Amino acid sequence: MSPDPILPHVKQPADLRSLTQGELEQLAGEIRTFLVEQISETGGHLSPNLGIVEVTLALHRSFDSPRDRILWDVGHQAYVHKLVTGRQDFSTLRQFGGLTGYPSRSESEHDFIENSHASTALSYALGNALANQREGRDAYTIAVIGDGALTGGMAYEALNHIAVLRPPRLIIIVNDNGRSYAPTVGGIAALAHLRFDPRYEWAKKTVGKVLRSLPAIGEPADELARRLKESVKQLIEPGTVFDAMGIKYSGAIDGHDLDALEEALEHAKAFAEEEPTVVHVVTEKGRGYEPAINDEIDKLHGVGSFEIGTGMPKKAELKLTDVAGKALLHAARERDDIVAISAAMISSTGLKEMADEFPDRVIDTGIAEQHAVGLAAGLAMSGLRPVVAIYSSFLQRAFDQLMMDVALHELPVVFLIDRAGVTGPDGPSHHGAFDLSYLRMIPGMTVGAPADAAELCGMLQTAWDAAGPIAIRFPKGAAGTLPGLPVEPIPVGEWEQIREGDDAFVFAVGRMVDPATKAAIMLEQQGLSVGVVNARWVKPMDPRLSEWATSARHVVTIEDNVLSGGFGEGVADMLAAEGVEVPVHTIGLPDRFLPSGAAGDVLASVGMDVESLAKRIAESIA
Ligand SMILES: Cc1ncc(C[n+]2csc(CCOP(=O)(O)OP(=O)(O)O)c2C)c(N)n1
Repeated sequence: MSPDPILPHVKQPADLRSLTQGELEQLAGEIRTFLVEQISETGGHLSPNLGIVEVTLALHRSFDSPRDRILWDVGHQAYVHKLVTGRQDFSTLRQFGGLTGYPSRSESEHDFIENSHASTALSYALGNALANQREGRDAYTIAVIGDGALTGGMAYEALNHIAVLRPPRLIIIVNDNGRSYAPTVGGIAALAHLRFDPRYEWAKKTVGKVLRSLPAIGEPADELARRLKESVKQLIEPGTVFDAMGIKYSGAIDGHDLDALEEALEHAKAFAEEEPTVVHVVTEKGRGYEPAINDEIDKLHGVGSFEIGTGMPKKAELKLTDVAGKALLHAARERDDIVAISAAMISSTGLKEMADEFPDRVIDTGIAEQHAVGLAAGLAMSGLRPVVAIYSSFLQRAFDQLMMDVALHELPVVFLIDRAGVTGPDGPSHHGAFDLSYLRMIPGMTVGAPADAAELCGMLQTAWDAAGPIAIRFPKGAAGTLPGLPVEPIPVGEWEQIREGDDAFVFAVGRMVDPATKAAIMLEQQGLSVGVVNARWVKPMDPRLSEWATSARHVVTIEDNVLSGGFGEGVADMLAAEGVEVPVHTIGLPDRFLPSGAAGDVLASVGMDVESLAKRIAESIA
């Protein structure tokens, strides 16, 4: 007979403290089963959460949340934290109005950071610990950061500062599973593997014995022996980046051994009374679920709904990301100056096939978007044609590099920007709601927003011969069928008229072209004549804009970008500059952060589904 389940009885962290080791192990198993079952239905972050079960339980037993603050870097690994802080209904995970996929302050007093862009938690933690110190509060601040997130520059800026300010009761948990999505790039990645290598254990023991047997005679000899010991120790036990910075380091701890974890956390608490302390835990991404462990690409890091037996997606379809990757690969076969760069997201930005065929021409920088763009500038300056494949919201990180390193130098870097506009279940921090604004303002930047897969390939074809920087932004979504490659280039600045009309002319961008056209067809049935133009280049704009505009009584712009600084403002400015007097009505995303949810639901909630668009266009005309 299987024992009574424990998970339903865990209503708050305190409930964990009365459990025995055996019960905790049972609970860890129940949590893993729960995660696999729930995420197989809703999709979500699977393997990071399977890997952090014991660490989360140990943290909530050792610390007193929310008095002590646990800050999750990225926050994608906080599902277990949600489960033990009173949130066990995962049926609406990441849906509109449902449980969010990251920590959320409106959901729980145990949640603090909801940003979900990597490498930030150490800065928040330092701020929090300094404030505690200043206010005389003796609470702990615990930042949990993955080895992947530790490849981001902001984490080092914070560490550098922590080493100087050294507030008490600041604890950093490095959750080291050796992977971002793919194996983690860079020096940090070597840390755990060295320490867990049996040869290292052997060397440590043997050399330790030899060192202990060294004689200590007289002072100079003593000093010599000490230095000798140190340098031999350095050889087999190189200092960590934390040691080097003077931050107390302990580890590596087996992150699935509850006893060891709790002991390490108790020690860390004691150390942290004096100085910031790092606890390095080694975990297995996807722990307990074979299909995740066996997945070589990304261990099923983030998934849609899937079959539990195999881990395979329930719905497999060609996505715009795949099309971008295939068009890029096609071009890479034709031209050997093309190189691709990804900030730790090779597979999810469609670069996997190119990386398999041309491993030397696909560069993973780690979660380092600023560096990725700077690197592209260097490559372009030296005659290559780099493509930075990146999500819209993560490119925000590299705004200064876009502006200063690429655009100021007029370098022909191609930005292949995925997840533009309303992105969906990942919520406020992942919507690509700002790219048209932040790209359009950059001098010399060409900005394309293809309406479908064929246009995406056509624009990419244009990009290979662009004289300066060019950005092509497209949404997350299905692509239909793969266009025959190569697709004819689309001349920069040339829009496409889709429908005639004289009551209003609608200028729509990217994924909004289709609903705009459908809305115009609906309005035709109501006796309104509405023209539609696919404004596929947001910068530069088509010089025919004023012609179209004067032929209609109203101009309506539709974009899946915030109105502020967006395409609609550009249209209004250009018409004003050319002295065209026609009312311009701009439709776009509102001036607020949008929630999680399927893209269609989120767009409908801001009046941008077909019916609402038809209504809004009709109101503009009225
Ligand atoms: C600035 C930024 N770039 C990219 C991402 C996408 N992303 C989310 S989680 C992740 C990997 C994180 O690896 P790690 O911190 O080691 O956590 P793990 O998933 O391995 O537990 C990446 C690249 C992000 N959230 N933020």
